[in-house]
Amino acid sequence: MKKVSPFILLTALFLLTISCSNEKTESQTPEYELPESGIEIADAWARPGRINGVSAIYMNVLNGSADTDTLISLSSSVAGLVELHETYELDNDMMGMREAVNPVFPGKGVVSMQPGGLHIMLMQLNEVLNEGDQINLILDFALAGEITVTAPVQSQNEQTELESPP
Ligand SMILES: [Cu+2]
Repeated sequence: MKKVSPFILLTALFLLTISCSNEKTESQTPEYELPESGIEIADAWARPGRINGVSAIYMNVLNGSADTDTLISLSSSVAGLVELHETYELDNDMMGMREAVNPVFPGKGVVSMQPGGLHIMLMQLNEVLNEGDQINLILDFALAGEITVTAPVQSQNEQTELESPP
């Protein structure tokens, strides 16, 4: 039985992030008002995806508590496997992605998940994700507890337009 080549998988994942991979996402993060306590999620959105394919969810995680929080688990009813991924540069100017190990969410801080950076990867999709759909995601934080997010499915271009300055 043939194994799926890691290179092919990497290429597929790369295609997901290529469009914004050269932009510095940190500087694009808008200012957010932090919640008085706990964690709130702002501006979540997801990419379209196919059955058995992959998608990614982006958002800003606002930690209003004074304490650094960590993520215990992620789940969604639309995906068999959900992981927090980070994007990194490969030797040849390409971008790869890998599971982010021990990500932290600093107290009184914002962690931005954007194309070309940190993102939540949905794998083994069990339904088609079309533009206009709403999908759910449950983030379980060590301190803030379970937070359920509803993310609209939208295309990359639409989001880019939304984020561009007028
Ligand atoms: Cu990924």
